[in-house]
Amino acid sequence: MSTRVPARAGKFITLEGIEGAGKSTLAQFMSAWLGRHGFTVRLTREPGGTPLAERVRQIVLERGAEPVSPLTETLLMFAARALHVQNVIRPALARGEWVVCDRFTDATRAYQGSGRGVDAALIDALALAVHGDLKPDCTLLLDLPVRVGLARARTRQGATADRFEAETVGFFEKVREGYLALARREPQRLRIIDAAAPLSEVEQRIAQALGELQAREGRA
Ligand code: T5A
Repeated sequence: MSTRVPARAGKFITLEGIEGAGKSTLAQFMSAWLGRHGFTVRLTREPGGTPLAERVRQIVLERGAEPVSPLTETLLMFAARALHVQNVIRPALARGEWVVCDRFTDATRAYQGSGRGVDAALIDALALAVHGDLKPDCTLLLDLPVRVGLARARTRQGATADRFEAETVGFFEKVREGYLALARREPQRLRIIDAAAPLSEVEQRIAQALGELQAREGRA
């Protein structure tokens, strides 16, 4: 009798959006919701999610004197992601856990691709090398006007903005448009959530999306 364990049994859910969209807040909400519904959840984030990847995060976010080119930024994001996929995401999925990840490769497509102008084909090639056929089962895109997101992020961050938070409104407009273009391209995977709505409403919509994903899983 075969005792083959499925290579991948859990679900991989990502949260995306510009600064201040509410990703960290809602990742906590999702983790609690899934826990209440009987799932084992691994809550994680990018860049970061492992001790070494968190060190790469510090490098890529800090505002130092030395210039960091868009290509270098892209490579650092994928270096952190390679550690994260190998050491956290794939093992958790193989154990049957639901992985809730605050940002993944869509962030590289939106920030480095649409925002900084890095070639989409290069990002695709790096994504293939780093995570192969691993893709989120569902991506919740928290969409809101840039100025609303930045105002929220500024209340939270206090005086110290990181290298991205110090960017212009024009940069974040390009990032937002990049995300919306990804959602148009893959409407089955990326679900747009109006993140300008009051938190309780956003939570309701997220619970609905999770419920649908769970029901789909039940039917599979
Ligand atoms: N990056 C990342 C790339 O460029 N490429 C990549 O490949 C990856 C992975 C770090 C940076 O790295 C870049 C993008 C980022 O610039 P991060 O840690 O995810 O990424 O950082 P931020 O997006 O900067 O995180 P923020 O904390 O700013 O945004 P969140 O997590 O979206 O927002 P959150 O939950 O902290 O909420 C902000 C405030 O708004 C309130 C919250 O209570 C909080 O005070 N809030 C609401 N208020 C009213 N109504 C609602 N609906 C609200 N939702 C939240």
